[in-house]
Amino acid sequence: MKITTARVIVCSPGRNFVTLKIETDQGVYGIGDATLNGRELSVVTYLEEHVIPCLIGRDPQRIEDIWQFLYRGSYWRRGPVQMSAVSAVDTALWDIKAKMAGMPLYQLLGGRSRERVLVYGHANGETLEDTVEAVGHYIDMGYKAIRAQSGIPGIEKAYGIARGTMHYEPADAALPTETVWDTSKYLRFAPKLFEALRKEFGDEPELLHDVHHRLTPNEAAQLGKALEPCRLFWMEDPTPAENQQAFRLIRERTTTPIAVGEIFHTIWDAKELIENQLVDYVRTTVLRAGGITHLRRIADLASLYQVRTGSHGATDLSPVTMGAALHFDTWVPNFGIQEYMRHSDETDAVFPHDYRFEKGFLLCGETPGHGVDVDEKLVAQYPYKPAQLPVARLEDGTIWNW
Ligand code: EZ4
Ligand code: CO
Repeated sequence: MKITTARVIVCSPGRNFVTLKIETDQGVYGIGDATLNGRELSVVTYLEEHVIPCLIGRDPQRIEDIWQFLYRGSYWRRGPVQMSAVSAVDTALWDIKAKMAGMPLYQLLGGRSRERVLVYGHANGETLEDTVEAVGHYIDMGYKAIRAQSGIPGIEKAYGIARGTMHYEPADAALPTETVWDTSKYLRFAPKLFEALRKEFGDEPELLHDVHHRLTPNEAAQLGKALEPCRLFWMEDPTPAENQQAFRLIRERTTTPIAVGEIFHTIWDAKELIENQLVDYVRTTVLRAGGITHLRRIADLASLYQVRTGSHGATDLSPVTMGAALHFDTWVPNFGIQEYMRHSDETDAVFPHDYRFEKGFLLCGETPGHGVDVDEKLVAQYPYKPAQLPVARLEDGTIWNW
């Protein structure tokens, strides 16, 4: 069996997506997601100029060998551009293998470990009251777990707040939007939000929160402690994780569970966090952390330390990633939760898929492969639009972590 062609499909049905389609001499094709939010075209070039020429003529059944070839063979290992490209190739090859086997992908991985996949949705509002209302809306839709983000009094354009729709899209302009950050205002406000949510909705719903790398370890420990009575499911990215040891300080001072890893590319980014049990959930994804092949290694390492998975699932990860992730989640023994930010109707139409939402859970389908396709005719209606992620500055003008 041989790979005959591989093509990169760029489209913007409401937001940008980079999709890889690998075709074979057996008529079977596979689809992978290579979207790197705000840096899309760098991955397009990496794939078109450096990866696709290596794929033509190769046996698509040799997933492991192709992974090693692209990872070791580049010499310049890791990084978001390379790993998004490798992830897309890997996802497409698992799609092909599962289609050839006539099986949904989770069967190839080892079969079903659970009947359904717990997901969390994104509730947000400009004010505390709006956010409480938004969480109520998600509870009404059947969600068991909800991430809450709110505008903060005195801070313009806080992270995670939609402008007008349910679809929060941070990459909102051709050049980065400048936002302002104030840690002190945030630390005073955040506990009030979660106290209000517990008061309104009681103990039952799982509540999550994304700190989005904004705090120092000591500040993160303060927040974690203040939130302990509100019983969060997790506090995400409390501080940047380049220095994995930084989490020791947070861990020693609070029992609020911690989730990290949406920007990790390989097992090396998570190794110390996992081995020292400094996190409860690892948020690495199929897209970004080396596809199914490498994500499985991360999950296996995590399982030795009772760390569970909680894959990133924002809208900048296409339905292709969501489909593949749901097969992974259906199999992986140490599953925790899956993020599920709904795509727009335009996006859903461009990427026909067989997963479905039911009472707070997502269910992967039974179609052979990962169950997600790309409608190439429809794609032509949605040309690429340059859009970058925002940056954050402190009130005095200092650049901060967005
Ligand atoms: O900001 O995916 O948990 N979710 C997140 C996302 C990220 C975006 C960046 O592209 O942090 O909203
Ligand atoms: Co996040």
